[in-house]
Parts: sequence; structure tokens; C-alpha cells
Amino acid sequence: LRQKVIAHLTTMSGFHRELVESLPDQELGRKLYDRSNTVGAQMWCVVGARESYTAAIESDGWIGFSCSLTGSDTTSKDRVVGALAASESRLEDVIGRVEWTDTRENLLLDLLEHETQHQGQLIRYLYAMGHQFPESWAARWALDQPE
Ligand code: NI
Repeated sequence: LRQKVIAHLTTMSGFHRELVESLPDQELGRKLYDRSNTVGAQMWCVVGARESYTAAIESDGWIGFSCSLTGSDTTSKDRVVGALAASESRLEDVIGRVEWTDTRENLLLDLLEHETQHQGQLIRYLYAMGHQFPESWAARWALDQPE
């Protein structure tokens, strides 16, 4: 099962980056409605969780949340794409070389759940904003593309 979780995470590791790459720059600052956060803030949480879970897996235990993106970075497409790409590589490196323990396997599952729940949220954002989904998203989640 662990190998399957790793395979699923590796397959979807570029999904969030592909989504940001597909959007016009100004869309990172957009909210779904007045009480929602922005697309960029969604990505801040994805990057921070990925970086923090990667560090936790490496340390064999949770060592706290931190994110390399600042609040103002979340409106910069280049910075968000860069942080997503760097966190993808770092995750792949760490999960490819650690000795697996129960703690590490639980962290791996937590990360998979976190990535997936943000994909669910972002699907709603894109429908509301009327943008096309990257092909990876449309295929994985059987999405109808907006007109
Ligand atoms: Ni989150």
C-alpha cells in the first residue's frame, strides 16, 4: 500500500503547479466569493503543508508548519510556481530515500489527503471563475470543461 500511496502522490505532485501555470497572473488574487480565500492562499497552504510534511517525514515526526512563501508571494505566479516545483522535487527526494516507519507512513497519508482536499476546493474555484482545467485534472477527476 505504501508504494501505491507514493505512486499516487508522485503522479499528482505536479497538479497544483499545472493549475497555476494555466491561469492568467491576476487570477491568483481572486476569491471564490467574499468570505473565501484567494487561489494564491490555497497554494500557500499546499506549499506549506508539502514542505512541512516533507520535513516531518524526513525527521520521523511532526516538527511544525512553515511555508517558504510569504503572504505577498501568493499573488506572484512565478514565485508560486517556483515554490510548487521546488516542493515537488524535495518531496520526491525525501520519500525516495527514508527508512519507512509507522509515523512516516501516517504523515505520507496525511499529505495525500491534504493535496486531494485542496484539489476538490480548487475545482470549485475554477468552475466559478470559468477557466479550463489542465488536462491532468480533467482526466483524473472526470471534469467537464467550462464552455
Ligand atoms: Ni490546506
